[in-house]
Amino acid sequence: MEKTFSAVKVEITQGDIAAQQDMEAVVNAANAQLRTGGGVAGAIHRAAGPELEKAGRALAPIKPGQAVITAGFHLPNRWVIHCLGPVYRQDQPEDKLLASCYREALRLAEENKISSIAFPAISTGIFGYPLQEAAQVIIHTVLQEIPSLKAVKHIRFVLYSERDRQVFEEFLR
Ligand code: AR6
Repeated sequence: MEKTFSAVKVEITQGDIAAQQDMEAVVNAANAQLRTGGGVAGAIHRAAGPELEKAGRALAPIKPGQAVITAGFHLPNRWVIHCLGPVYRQDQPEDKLLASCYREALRLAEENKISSIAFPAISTGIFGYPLQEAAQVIIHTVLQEIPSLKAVKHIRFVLYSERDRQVFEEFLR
C-alpha cells in the first residue's frame, strides 16, 4: 500500500528490513549498547558486517527514545539510523518514547539530507509493545512530522508478517 502526503510517499510493505536495496537509510530496532541482537538488530548487523558494531561502540550507550546514525557498511543502504525503543510497561511514558524514536530518526535523516528511509516496527518484538498500539503511535507521529520534512521524500514501513502489514495498513487508511 502506498499513499502520498505533502509530496512524501508513505509505503507499507512486508519483508526483511536488511534487504531494502532501494532505500538510502534503514532504521535499526537497537539495544542500548548498539550491539547485534535478535530480530531486526540481528538481521541488520549480519548484513552490515562487524564494522557496524565497531562504529556503534563510539556512540553507545543510548537511551530509550534516542537515535544515532552510522554508515551501512555491507548493507545495500548508505546509512543505518539506530533507535532504542521503550520496553513495554517498563520504560515510561512508552508512547512518548516510541514516538520520539521515529521523530529523532526523521530528524537525523533531514540533517543528513537522506531522501528515503525504511522503518521496522520498533519495540514490537522482544520489547513487547503490542503491534496495534504501536502502529497507532507510529503512524500518527510520522504523519505529524511529514509537513516539516524537506529532504525525506519516501518513507517505507517494513513489517515482518502479513498480519502486521495489514494492521499498519488499517491505521494508514
Ligand atoms: N525485518 C523486519 N522486521 C523484523 C525483522 C526483519 N528482519 N525481524 C524481526 N522483525 P525486535 P524490539 C520485526 O525484537 O522489540 C533486539 O535483539 C518483529 O517481528 O527486532 O525493538 C535488540 O538487540 C517485530 O515486529 O525489536 C534489542 O535488545 C519488530 O520487527 C531488542 O531486540 C521489532 O522486533 C529490541 O526489541
